[in-house]
Amino acid sequence: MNQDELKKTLLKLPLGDVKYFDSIGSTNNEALAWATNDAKDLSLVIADEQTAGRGRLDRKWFTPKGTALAFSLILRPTAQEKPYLTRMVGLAALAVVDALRTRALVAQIKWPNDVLLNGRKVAGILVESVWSGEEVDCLVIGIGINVLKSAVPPAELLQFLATSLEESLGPAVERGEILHDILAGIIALRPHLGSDSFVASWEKALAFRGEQVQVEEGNGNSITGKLLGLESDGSLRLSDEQGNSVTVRFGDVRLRPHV
Ligand code: BT5
Repeated sequence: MNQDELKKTLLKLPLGDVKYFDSIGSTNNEALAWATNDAKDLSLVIADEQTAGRGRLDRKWFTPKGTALAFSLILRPTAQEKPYLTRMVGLAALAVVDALRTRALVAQIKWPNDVLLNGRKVAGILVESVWSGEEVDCLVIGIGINVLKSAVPPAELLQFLATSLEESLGPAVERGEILHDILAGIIALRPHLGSDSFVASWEKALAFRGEQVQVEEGNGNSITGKLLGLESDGSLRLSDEQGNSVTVRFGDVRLRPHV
């Protein structure tokens, strides 16, 4: 990724400061450290390679050099946004889905934090918070996207099948343009975070809606049921095998189709 080109592309957006790394451990770690100091709202950390990229619960996220997008956006939530912070992962996922839609790709959100293309994971999202006392002071939205085929890890390292943009779009994928569109999407969606129409759009983009799914919770529990949609806070609504309504909250949750 040409840094000068990238800077020119990003200049079109009202970002805070931007830090670019050829190689880094994890853009989220860098952004979290920056956020606890003086990072402005909408500051961005982007890297061409991550050597210690993280998923949830310190699972690994692979970002081989020159093959992917890996970035972390720092948000300083406003008072209006603070009641709705559990929706931020949906906002990031929707921005990815929207950016892919403008490239004629129909992506879906595998609740809570994956984006699927043709039923395979093309992007993962990791939202982390910096607290100040009882309040969230900053959010870091980390997004990793497999752009080239060579970004996709070997199947034995994966819990869920993966794909890349190249598999759908061919090799001429402009990473900087996609990054620009996702960031522009996040900025455009932010004022709508608290609205019902935002939750409706998020719900509409969910994978497996109306289908039987199995949700494994971190505590070893597993729930099988029909995926109905979302609660107002972004929790998942299922109807279990007895027809009871069940709510699954965020946490260490894995969702897959039930076969
Ligand atoms: C995620 O976690 O999917 C969140 C990934 C967030 C990555 C971004 S990159 C920029 C920023 N900096 C970071 O350090 N992280 C963020 P989770 O749902 O826990 O999924 C992790 C699982 O995805 C792993 O255990 C693997 O099975 C799988 N995986 C790892 N790398 C992958 C890749 N490149 N493509 C598809 N699946 C992958």
